[in-house]
Amino acid sequence: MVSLGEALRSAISKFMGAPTADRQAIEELIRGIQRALLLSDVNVELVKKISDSVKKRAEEAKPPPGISRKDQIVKIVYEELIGLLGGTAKKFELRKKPYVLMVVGIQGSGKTTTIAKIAYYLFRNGYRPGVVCADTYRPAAYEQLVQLIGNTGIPIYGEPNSGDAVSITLRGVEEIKKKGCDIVIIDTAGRHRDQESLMKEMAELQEKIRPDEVALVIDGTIGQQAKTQAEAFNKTAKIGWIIITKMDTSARGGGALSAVVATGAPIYFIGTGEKLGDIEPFDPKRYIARLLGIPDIEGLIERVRMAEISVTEEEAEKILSGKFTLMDMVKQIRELRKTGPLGKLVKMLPIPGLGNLPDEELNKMEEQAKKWEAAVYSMTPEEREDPGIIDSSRARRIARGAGIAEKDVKQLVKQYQEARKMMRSIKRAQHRVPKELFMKKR
Ligand SMILES: Nc1nc2c(ncn2[C@@H]2O[C@H](COP(=O)(O)OP(=O)(O)OP(=O)(O)O)[C@@H](O)[C@H]2O)c(=O)[nH]1
Ligand SMILES: [Mg+2]
Repeated sequence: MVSLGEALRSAISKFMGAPTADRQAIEELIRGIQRALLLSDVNVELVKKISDSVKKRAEEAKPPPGISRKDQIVKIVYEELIGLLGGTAKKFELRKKPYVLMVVGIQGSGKTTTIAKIAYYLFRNGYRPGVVCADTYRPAAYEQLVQLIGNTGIPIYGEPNSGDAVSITLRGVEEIKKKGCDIVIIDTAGRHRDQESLMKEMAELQEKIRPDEVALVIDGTIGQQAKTQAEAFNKTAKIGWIIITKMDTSARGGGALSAVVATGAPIYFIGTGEKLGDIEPFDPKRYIARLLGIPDIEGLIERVRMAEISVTEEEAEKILSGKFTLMDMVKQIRELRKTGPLGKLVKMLPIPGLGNLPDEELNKMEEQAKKWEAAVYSMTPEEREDPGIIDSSRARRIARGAGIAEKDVKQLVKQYQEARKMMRSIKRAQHRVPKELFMKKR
């Protein structure tokens, strides 16, 4: 069976390989995404909502110069999928103290390892966690916990020779609370004769222990089985949140999406290795990027975003024809600054040498841009239109009005004139070479 990730990736790569991003290609892409999501048992209504939204946005999209329509549409798909996972990363917080968390999941999903990691993670973040071993099935389950977190000083409760999970847990939770812990994490069994008996034990634990929350551990490598597992556990004990493990392997964790959809619970953490520190807060953006097999999706998004805000087609034409005014230049600078430090943008520009500019230099550029903006605002309309008329006395007046030095005003004028000269020479070069070379591939 094809996995969600595979299905999504194939829909996208087919779209990227289509001759043009026309209506037909877009429709095919949407059908591919629908199939992929339905295959992962994402609810039909939800699938319709996402595909309608992709369709509408794709039809309305007007790619800015320098960006292909395809890239822009992939960005739209990516954003819609992130929305399905709740958009932004959710942060784990203790809603009350002490807080009792029961962790469930099938055999080998990574419960014990994950519990050790979460306990250690919370410990390092100023909490006082303690762990109760309620696994009476796995041989040496208690020893495994001791081995994982024993030397951190985090208290662990276990009765290696007892067989009754409920009574061990009841005693354990009390003992751990008595030690002053503010979070008690219960490690449950995953091995049982069969799923039915496992679920029976989980239901009993849930009923007798009444944990504040139940977290479900899902192995990131299992693909679509995630949905059935998540549903079965969710029926037994309402799942509050999810942890996906083994994300360090080649697994793309496509099942996670189905688990989220099946339970309505968010993912808080992902496991990225076997060691105590190998845990990360879940980030929907990185997860979808991995699922889609576009590791550099952030680069793509950034490119589209930058292009979207920096210049419109009309402005680009104006710049290239050398008709752009001082005001246009400053407007550009201001637009760029809006997207964060100017330096970040400069680092992305394909200009040799600029990428390696030290931060100090970049900060200087940012300062410079602020000064220039102030200067333009204290110019008269005719000065803005024709900065050539700015002589020393005008420059002094402008500088005073903007609260900057006279040399800054002069530098701005010089910079503008150079930029204009450069634009004109680009324009002249354009006339000498076949026009097609300058046309962007769409
Ligand atoms: N690579 C990798 N391995 C992991 C990760 N999490 C757990 N494992 C490994 O998966 C195996 C099973 O982990 P456990 O923590 O024992 O799983 P469990 O769910 O407690 O298993 P039972 O107690 O038998 O139900 C171990 O070998 C772990 O080291 C992870 O994020 N990455
Ligand atoms: Mg275990």
